[in-house]
Amino acid sequence: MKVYMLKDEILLKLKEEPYTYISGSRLSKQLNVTRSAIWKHINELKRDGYNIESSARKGYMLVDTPDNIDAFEISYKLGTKILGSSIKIFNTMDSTNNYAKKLAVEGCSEGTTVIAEEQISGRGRIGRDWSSPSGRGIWMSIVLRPPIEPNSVQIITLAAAAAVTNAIKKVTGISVGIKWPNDIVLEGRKLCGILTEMGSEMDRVNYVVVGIGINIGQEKDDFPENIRDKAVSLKSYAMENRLNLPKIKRNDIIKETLIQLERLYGFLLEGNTRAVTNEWRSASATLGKKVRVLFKNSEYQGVAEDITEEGHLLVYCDDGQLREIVSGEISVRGMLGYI
Ligand code: BT5
Repeated sequence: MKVYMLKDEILLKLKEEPYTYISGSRLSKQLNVTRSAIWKHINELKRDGYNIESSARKGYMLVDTPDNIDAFEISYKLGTKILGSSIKIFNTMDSTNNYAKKLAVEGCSEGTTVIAEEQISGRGRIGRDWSSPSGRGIWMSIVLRPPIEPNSVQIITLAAAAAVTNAIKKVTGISVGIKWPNDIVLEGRKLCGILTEMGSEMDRVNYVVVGIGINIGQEKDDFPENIRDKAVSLKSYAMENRLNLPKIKRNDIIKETLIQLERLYGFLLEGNTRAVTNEWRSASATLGKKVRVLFKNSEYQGVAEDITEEGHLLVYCDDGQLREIVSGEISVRGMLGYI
């Protein structure tokens, strides 16, 4: 059973009845502490960024929760068994993937999730950088220990991409698409990238770290100049399209991503990869599109036909051949600068 601190217990009570005054004497009776202890912890919650209205006559009312990434906000009614089993939050870090890998090697529990407000050396694939400014996005890494062979790990990236897509839709109502294998795009620009790394032996995976970076609050000028035309955040998208979105809470997106990934990971544990590839297909912004593929030092053009159960991309190339692309880079026409 989870043991809460008094501050969290008070927050739980306020959350059960948001936008409603709860009297100090009721809280003190229910939690068996003095009214001045309640008052002291309410002030602490306010300092943490919670908007709580106080009235001498009526008591305390929770009006809004803060946007700083918060383990309590994420784990409140999370309901997962594996993902988020332990949540570690940092203000600043080199890369959450580096730290999650270290924890994985040291034997941390499956589902351990590392999140940072800022990454100093956020990483993309093959030595590329990932811009991760403070407070503007979700930079998180999840440790999994799937009972699969090393060459099947790609399916985890696909599951993560489908999970993020579902979570964004659920929390914000915005539909995003997946560019094979690991990019999530919004109107042709990159909103999220996924970096899956593993530690393995010949035929056994010891751990997989799924690193997820989602742009949330950057404005156009917050992106490094070289990616300004290729990157997008939920905020910059909403501003450009004059959407009146309710305030986006990163904690809500993190929590929903964990819930969605746990569900899809459950399919993988049952051996039902088809359920995962089907969800990926329905969120794909790649299938049916004209693509350019760099594969084994050759370049091909063609149409992305489908993905295999291992998550490989099938491309019907202009030379008449159907090629199975295991990993690597593709350009999709109309996306990230490919015209
Ligand atoms: C990726 O690589 O897309 C994987 C990104 C994974 C980031 C997460 S954050 C948490 C965890 N910890 C880490 O250190 N990493 C993971 P790739 O497909 O190689 O794309 C990298 C390219 O995307 C760069 O070369 C830039 O062109 C572009 N890029 C960099 N930062 C970006 C951003 N914030 N938004 C959109 N595009 C970006």
